[in-house]
Amino acid sequence: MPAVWAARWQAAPSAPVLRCEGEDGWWAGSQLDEATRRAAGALHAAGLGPGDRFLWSAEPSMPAVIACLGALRLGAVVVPANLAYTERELRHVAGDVRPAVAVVERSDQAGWVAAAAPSVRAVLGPDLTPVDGAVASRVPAAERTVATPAPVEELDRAGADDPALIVYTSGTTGSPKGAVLSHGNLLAGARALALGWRWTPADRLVLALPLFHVHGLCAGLFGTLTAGASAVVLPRFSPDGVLAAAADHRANLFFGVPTMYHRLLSAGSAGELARLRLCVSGSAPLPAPLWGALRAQGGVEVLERYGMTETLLTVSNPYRGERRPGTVGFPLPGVMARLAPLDDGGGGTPVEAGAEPAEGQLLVAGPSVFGGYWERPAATEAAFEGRWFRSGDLAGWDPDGYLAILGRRNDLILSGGFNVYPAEVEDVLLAHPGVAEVAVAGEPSEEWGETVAAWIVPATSPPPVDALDALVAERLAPYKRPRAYRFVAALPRNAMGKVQRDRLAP
Ligand code: MCA
Ligand code: AMP
Repeated sequence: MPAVWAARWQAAPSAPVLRCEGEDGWWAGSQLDEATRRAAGALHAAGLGPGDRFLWSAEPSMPAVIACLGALRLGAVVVPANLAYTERELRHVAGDVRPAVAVVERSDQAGWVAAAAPSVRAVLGPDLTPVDGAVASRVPAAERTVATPAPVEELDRAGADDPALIVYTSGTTGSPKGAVLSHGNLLAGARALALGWRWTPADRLVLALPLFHVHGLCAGLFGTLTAGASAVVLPRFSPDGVLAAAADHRANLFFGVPTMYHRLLSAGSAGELARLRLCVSGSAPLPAPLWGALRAQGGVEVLERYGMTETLLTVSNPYRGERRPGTVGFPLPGVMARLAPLDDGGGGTPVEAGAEPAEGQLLVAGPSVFGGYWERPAATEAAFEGRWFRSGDLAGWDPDGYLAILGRRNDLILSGGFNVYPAEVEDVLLAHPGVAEVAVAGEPSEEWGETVAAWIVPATSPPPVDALDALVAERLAPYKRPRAYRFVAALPRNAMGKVQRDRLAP
């Protein structure tokens, strides 16, 4: 994949490629080529080699992006981590993936990584200087010449089957596992979007998504670089920031999660979105009424698509032709999707062509589908039926062949496009002595899609909410923390004793 980018940069050395709002100016192809070679050299000097894991937990900034691209050019495997992770969450990732080198923003994170992963040879700030107890600082533009560039012959040698990314995604057990995506997976995913959405070098994306998830990193950043296009990176999302970036830099693409579209609508900004060539929504369902309101307010027909960390983006409404609200459209180029009956115990038993159910569990196959989870052979085996990946989503074909996502087989909560697994939140709350039993579930929210709520059977009297808040604040990133606690005498359970989350009422 980086060989494709480097060829783009060398073919159009003066073309603007990336800029980060709040920093100086555009980075042209030749500058990125040079800066990522230097970053690769600095990372190599710090002890990172091809195939080594590179833990990457940094605010969106040009130094951070260059570090990530440099690691990929070196053939290392980038492991993005959510910046909001608490010590418990970051230590799990670091301990599991055993990085050789890590980039973090803060000295406390550096300590957590070093303690959890004896493998680590260096913990660096985004500017690739060591974090030595002080908060990592950024390198000013004038001083972007710290390291010796890596020799060209050592770069961009990874093959299609070599791992490029390990992205942690929670399992139903509540313990996140790493999805290993190869260079071939990422390139296929980016090329499918270029074909499906007519993404060309003339396009410019407003990228206000986090870069530690597949949506922002693979679709947004890698999609841009692979298409030879350009992007304005925003360190954080706001409706005004998106519109200002689009106007100031003549951007014509925007990718967001439904919560972002909800906020753009509430800010009265949907009309300005219509000036863009394409606005895409994904990561969580875009409610049909929100789609309709965006069109009514601004004339923008948001294109909804579907994806997963393990498969990248696989299904999309058409660029030309009807974009149908409440559906995610058709499989992207190269992707196959099919439905299997629900009553097969999760096995996804193949059915004869044409004998597919109208609704069922969604399975996908294709070149962007990952090979498996990091060091979890049993989880990998359970995830596949031959080459078909079991998405865990329930879906249906409408009469015109548009796919609609109808729900999930498991209890995943989707809040603002982030995944929250009830089991992880339940485990944390159970550590409080005042909690005898707990069940966590999502509650509908117009802004967030769903928010997290906890139903608690107290051990004796209900524990103080402040104490529960303090417990979850210590152990869970903010988006996983319950927004409501409800104290109940008993949890609804079925005959097997399993909690029936769908019977938990506000
Ligand atoms: C922030 N908070 C949240 C969320 N985000 N709480 C619940 N759910 C969330 N998603 C917390 C904040 O930490 C803060 O907590 C409080 O809510 C209010 O924060 P606010 O400033 O209003 O929110 P924000 O920081 O503006 O964030 C909203 C956001 C963000 C911009 C919509 O959630 C976001 O960037 N979401 C995108 C997620 C994403 O990229 N998903 C892709 C994964 P406190 O008050 O305690 O500080 S899925 C994927 O990759 C697949 C392949 C796919 O299909 O795309
Ligand atoms: P993640 O594991 O973070 O990659 O999240 C993947 C999950 O997000 C999928 O399994 C779906 O449940 C959900 N998802 C992504 N896009 C959509 C969409 N357009 N509509 C409904 N659900 C979606």
